[in-house]
Amino acid sequence: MKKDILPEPYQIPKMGTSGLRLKQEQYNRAGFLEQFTEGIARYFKEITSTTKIAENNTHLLLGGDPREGNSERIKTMASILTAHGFTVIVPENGLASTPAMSHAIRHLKTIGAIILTASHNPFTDVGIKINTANGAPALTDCTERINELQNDVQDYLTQDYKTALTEGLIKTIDIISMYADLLDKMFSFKDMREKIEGTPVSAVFDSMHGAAGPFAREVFVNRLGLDPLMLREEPRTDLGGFDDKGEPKHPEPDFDYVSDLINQNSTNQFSIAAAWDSDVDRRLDGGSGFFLESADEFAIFARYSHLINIQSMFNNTIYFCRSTVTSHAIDLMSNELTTIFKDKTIKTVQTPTGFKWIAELGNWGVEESNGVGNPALREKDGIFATVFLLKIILETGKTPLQLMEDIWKDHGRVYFTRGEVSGSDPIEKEALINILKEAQSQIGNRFGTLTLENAGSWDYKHPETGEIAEKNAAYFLEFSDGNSIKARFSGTGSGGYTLRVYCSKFDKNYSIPKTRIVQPMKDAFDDFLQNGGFKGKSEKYTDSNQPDVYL
Ligand code: VG1
Ligand code: CO
Repeated sequence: MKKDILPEPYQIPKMGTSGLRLKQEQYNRAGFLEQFTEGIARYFKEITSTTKIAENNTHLLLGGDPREGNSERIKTMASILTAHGFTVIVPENGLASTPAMSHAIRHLKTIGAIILTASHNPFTDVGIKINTANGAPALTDCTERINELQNDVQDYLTQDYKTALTEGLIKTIDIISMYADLLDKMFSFKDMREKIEGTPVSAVFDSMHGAAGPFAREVFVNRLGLDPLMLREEPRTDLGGFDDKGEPKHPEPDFDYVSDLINQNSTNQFSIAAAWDSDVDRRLDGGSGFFLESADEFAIFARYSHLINIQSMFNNTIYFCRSTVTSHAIDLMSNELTTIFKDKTIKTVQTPTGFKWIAELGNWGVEESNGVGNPALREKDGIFATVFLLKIILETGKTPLQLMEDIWKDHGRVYFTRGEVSGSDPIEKEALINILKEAQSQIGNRFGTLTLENAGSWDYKHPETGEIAEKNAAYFLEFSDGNSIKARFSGTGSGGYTLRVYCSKFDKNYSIPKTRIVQPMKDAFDDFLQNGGFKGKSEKYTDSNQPDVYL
């Protein structure tokens, strides 16, 4: 063991929506990762020195997606963590999904996990997420303390990686089996396998060259006996490399990035179709020519909750959560949920963006960005969602669209889309903030074909403590006829700014072409920006490449 001095300590930025994401060059600067890790080691030492946080009070998990440099990063970090006296548990080949790590924390009773992933960001970005002993992504008090400690680091402890290995301070686990076992408990794979053998199911899955491939193979092929068409199965350090324009590909299960999957699904030959992001905590699910919007699929999941063995995991109060910018499809189902969970109290809760807020409450929740929670762990979980959809398809014999129409017929439909305004000029960003902050002064004015009726910003009030846990988590603009827009700045980028814009509108009639509903909102928002003197425009809407079933 030795103490190394940092020649020039860095100012390490605070973590964003989910971990710290920076350009590769920034993470790769000499001493940066060492300083970053030393701060994490000091944090975990601080919280465990006087209190037993977990049964294995010195065990930490370390692993992540396959992106370039992560296997070396694991070695550097393990050398520092073991020098501090931690036992480091690394999944085979360092490859882990975020939900599998969340499960492993609870299963192995460790004090937390360090997950090396920049998730949906391209391989040219590096990211590190921290999850705590309850399995959930670290909340702000933890990430802020880590940041303080990191910025205090002048020197760090480290030791030879091989020595740490031979001394048994670094252990390897089969996280894929561990995770598949959990899903088996929840869904009873034996029953599902029998059903699959009875009625052959065709499937197409896109692993986007992230961590998903080996997890999907274990679950769907080895355990469930499916014979799916597997797209981009192999984990790659470049997560699929570059697109036609020379831009690194985004391992994000969004319509813009999964053209092969869209084409395959549109042949109508697959009962189920899915894609997952590089750390497998998000999914895009569908099948039989149709794709499901995230909150809509969550409504289906809520209706069929009884098909999974999770009742015992719930407390007396069940929170059905969604981030406030997510479609309120689940809120429409309150009465139905009360009949499904007769002996429980049901609460629908809105949270800020970032799954940490949902995970903290017990984790039955959804985000519009294709993340849905798994109540057996404390994260969003892509493969869980796809297995659940498969189970529902097998049990009901219905297609995803039929399942969706059943819900829409009963409760109406929330038409939803997410877009963005992005740029690199900080002055422009300031201008945007001011326009949004001052939106109230525009009430009564007409933008495009809509009138602004209300505006402001939304604070998160914790449902248990009643405290304001996060101020200004999103701006809102309410227009005439129930047209609603929310906006907030993304906290996962590695440069420039991205204002995310969320449009939603409820209608009892579910078969209106989506464009007809959302276009007036997109236009009104652009008009609102221009009126405030902003030159840019909202674009990249999630529905732009989405085949609409009701054309
Ligand atoms: C985005 C999504 C958010 C998600 C976060 C992390 O954050 O909008 O819903 O929780 O990514 O997801 P932002 O701040 O860029 O809007 V993961 O799977 O990519 O870590
Ligand atoms: Co992710």
